[in-house]
Order: sequence, then C-alpha cells, then structure tokens
Amino acid sequence: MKYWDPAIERIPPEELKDLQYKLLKTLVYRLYNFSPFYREKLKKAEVKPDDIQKLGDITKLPFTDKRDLRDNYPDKMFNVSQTSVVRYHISSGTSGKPIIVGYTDHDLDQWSEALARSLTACGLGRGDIIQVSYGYGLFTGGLGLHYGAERIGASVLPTSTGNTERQIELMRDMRVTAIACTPSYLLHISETAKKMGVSIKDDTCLKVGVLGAEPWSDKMRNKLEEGLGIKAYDIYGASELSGPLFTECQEQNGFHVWGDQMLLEIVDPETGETLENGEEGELAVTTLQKEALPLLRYRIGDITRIDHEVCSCGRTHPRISRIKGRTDDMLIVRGINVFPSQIEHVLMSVDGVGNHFQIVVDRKGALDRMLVMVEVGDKAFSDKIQDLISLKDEVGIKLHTVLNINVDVELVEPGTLPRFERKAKRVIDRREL
Ligand code: DLL
Repeated sequence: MKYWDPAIERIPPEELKDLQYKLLKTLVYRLYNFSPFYREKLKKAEVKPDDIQKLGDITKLPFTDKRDLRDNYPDKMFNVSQTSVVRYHISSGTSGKPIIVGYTDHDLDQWSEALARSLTACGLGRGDIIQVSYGYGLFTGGLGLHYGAERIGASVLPTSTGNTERQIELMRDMRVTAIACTPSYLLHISETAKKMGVSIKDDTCLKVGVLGAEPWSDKMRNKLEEGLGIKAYDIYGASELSGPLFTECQEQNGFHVWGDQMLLEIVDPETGETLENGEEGELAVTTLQKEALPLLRYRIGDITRIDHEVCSCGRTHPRISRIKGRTDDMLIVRGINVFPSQIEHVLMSVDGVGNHFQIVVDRKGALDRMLVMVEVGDKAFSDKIQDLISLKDEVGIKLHTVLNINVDVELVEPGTLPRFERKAKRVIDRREL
C-alpha cells in the first residue's frame, strides 16, 4: 500500500481529534478577532472563542451557506487583504451572483497536498502520465488536479476540455495512464473513440479514471470500468472548499476526507440539527486551515453520510459516502423527492438502454409531469418495434417502483441527446417558467 504522507494519513483517530480541536480553537479565535463578518455572526450567536472547550462544542457555532458568500460578493468574506491572495477561482452556480474564491500561498500548498494524498490513494505516482481534461481557467478542476498531479511527480498532459478527437489521439500516442475529467465527459470520449476506430481498452495505456464534479452511479462506474478496462475512482470537492480534493482509495468505498484540513458534520437539511454517525443528511464543512476564505460549518448542500471506521487501506481519516445528490437539485414532483442520481441508477440497470438521458419536468394544470428521455443502446435500436415498446414499459415500471410516481418515458435514437464536456445538465425544469 502506497501513502503520500503516512504519518498524517495513518494518524491514530484520537490524535486526529486532538489536532482538529486545536485547529478549531485557533480558527475561531482568528475569526472572532480578525474577521468583521464572522465577528458579527459569532456575536449574534453569543459565542466567544473561550466557549470552544472540546471538539463537540462546534455545534455552538453558527452555520454559513451560499447565501453568505453571495451577500458578501465579491470578497467581503475574505479574511486576508488582496495582497496575500495569489489566485482566484469562480464558480458560476445556477442562479444569482457567482461565488468568488481566493487562495493564499499556504492555501494553494494545502490544496495540492490534499490532492497528492488523494491521487496516491488512487494508486498514481511518479511514472504515471495524467491527462487533465477538466476545464482550466475559472473552474477549479483543471488547475487543481494539475498541481496535485505535479506534486506526486506524475507527468501532466493539460488538455483541458474539448477537441475530443485530439484528446483521444494524444491519450493513445502519449501513452496516458490516467485521465481526470467528469464521468459524462469520459463517456463521450469513449463513444468518440469508438467512432474513430480506437479501442481505449486495447489501443491505449489508460488504467485509471479520476472522475467527479457531478453525481454518478455505481452502475455507470461498472460500465466505464468494463468498457474501458480501467479503475474509475470518484473525486469530490467544491470551489468553496478549494476545488477537487478527496478521492476514494483502491477499496473504492467512500471519499477519504483529510481531517487535518476539513472538519465534517452531517446535519438535518430541514432543521440543521446534527445527525448521528452514519445517518444520511447534508454535509457541513469547517475549513480548519484555510486562510483567504475560511468557512465555519458551511452547509454545502450535498447529501451524504460519514463513516468513522478506519478503512482497510489503513487510512484513519473519516470517509463520506458517494454523493446522493444536492438538497437543491432534489426535484419535488407531486410532493415526492426525486434525485436525478436515482433515475440514472434505474436506467443503468436496464439492458438495452444507452448511457445518456434527460429529465424534463413540466406542469399540466396543477399536476407535475416528469418525462425521462433516454437513448436506446445501439443493439436495441435495431430491434423490432414490439421490443422497443417492451423496453419502454420496462423502464417505466422500474422507475415507478423506485420513485413511487408515474414517469413518462421516451426512447430516443442513439446519439441524439446533448453530450457534455463539462458537468452534465440532466434536468430541465419547465415549471418555473
Ligand atoms: O465541481 C470541484 C471539482 C472539480 C470536484 C473536479 C471534483 C472534480 P464546483 O463547481 O464548485 O466544484 O461544484 C461543487 O459539485 O457541491 C457537488 O454538488 C458537486 N460535486 C462535486 N464532485 C462531486 C462528486 C467542483 N464526485 C459541487 N459526486 C459539489 C457528486 C459532486 N457531486
């Protein structure tokens, strides 16, 4: 088993808790004394730095969320002056103002360090050639993985997104061993390669995918792993936390979240109440060491659960399970909560259905209507009409069983739904118009 920094990655859990407590105490002291934004928030919540006497006292502290960042646009929540900021990234978000994040030298160093541990946990290191096909620029994916991969001594091929045929030629000719991109983009790459007559499995050296920035299912993982002959690791992160940060290890059983950098809680999305270990809820993150944009109990909107068991890989830091969805991409259709990831899961379990789908939600009179458009697989497409009708019925019944609502299904020709180089946009909600 390879570690990047075994002393910290295998730190005894009790020592990690002590370290987290010390870092939390220092953070609250720093915010109370030096950040006008947090000082006001802490005063309102009637908490002083001295009230933090143990790790569990974190629950006395107030939450923050996206609204705080938006209300303090562009940089009023920063806790350093502009002269200490060496980089900005911007997250576009789906509505309202963008979110500006900033980094000091130390922040960038910590970010690369976290990714160095994570990429090592995916079995990568010196000698690997890593194609970074996340967007470079304001998005955190490209530059984040770039510096993380350089830190472990791998060779970086900074292709960014787009120009897919060239990406495939380079992957083959440069003997790329790992690719970092969204799972939907890797799917698109694999389809394009097929059209070009390139077999990623047989004609390239690709063995690892570091795939994330959007929810994807285990079924999709199986398809990618089997189809491309790779190990596909999930990677999680968010601009507010720095960018991409945490991956699974080779056990592929949850993201290892580096506890010396981030302190995690799971809270009830409705009430904000802290939930027990192992319960599913909204992730709240406290950044223990970030300088430019520290976040206290930041409610990130992602639904997951925490596992404090030491992983069989030997790493002792807490793990979170794969992201089920967001509190805010959760669709409520006729009063029922629906996550796009549940729909993907069902579709991927039906033989004959392709990999691409789109969800359209509409309202007829007072009634919500959900349509799932899905491409049929190449093989099923050549089948008889009767077979297609049965396939459509099968999808409808399976979706109904899992979601508990009637869903209209439309089978469409392979290659007709939009493809994505960045994050996939699977849901069109027409009810708001
Ligand atoms: O997506 C950072 C990133 C880049 C992560 C590259 C992984 C790889 P944002 O654009 O700010 O940052 O979006 C963050 O994306 O709160 C989640 O809702 C979602 N997300 C990120 N990774 C995953 C994942 C980047 N592996 C938001 N599974 C987060 C599910 C994910 N959702």
